[in-house]
Amino acid sequence: MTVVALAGCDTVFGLKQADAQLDVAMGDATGNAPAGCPAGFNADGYLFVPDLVNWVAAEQACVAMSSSGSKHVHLAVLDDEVDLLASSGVRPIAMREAWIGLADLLVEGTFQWVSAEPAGAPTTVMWGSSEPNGATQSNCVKENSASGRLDDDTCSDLHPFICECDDFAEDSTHF
Ligand SMILES: [Ca+2]
Ligand SMILES: [Ca+2]
Repeated sequence: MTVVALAGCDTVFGLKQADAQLDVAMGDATGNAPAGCPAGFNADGYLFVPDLVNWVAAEQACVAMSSSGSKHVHLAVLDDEVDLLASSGVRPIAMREAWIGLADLLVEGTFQWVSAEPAGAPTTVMWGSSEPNGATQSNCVKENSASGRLDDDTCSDLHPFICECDDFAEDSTHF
């Protein structure tokens, strides 16, 4: 079973407890997309896209998947640590870095989500150790390869990304 195999990988590479939890989430990442969402999204509404693109291109690629229905696609907007773990679950173990829908492009240090969802700022638990640490050089947020937690990075860097399909449209005034 996939979960067992991934847990074995974690043992081999000596990753931390947090990553073991991420692998449990990965095991739950199967299932049909929510009603109204494109095929390929998992039951939690997340989709991992392995293309290596900058942050803006990632958001544009997600939005381009939106259909004419009531559901919308954008980079992942994470309400809490449960969402962080669930979204991390769609990432292959070898590609843990992935852009999500969070940036402080408008006001340094004020991170805003890309959609109209009234999600609060990430908790300190959601940020990786010492993150965010990039000041004005790092205004876009990814899930970090080492910790699975949030990490501000250079927006022009190329990473895979995680799209989310939910009830909230992109709000371009947030970035
Ligand atoms: Ca910044
Ligand atoms: Ca950082």
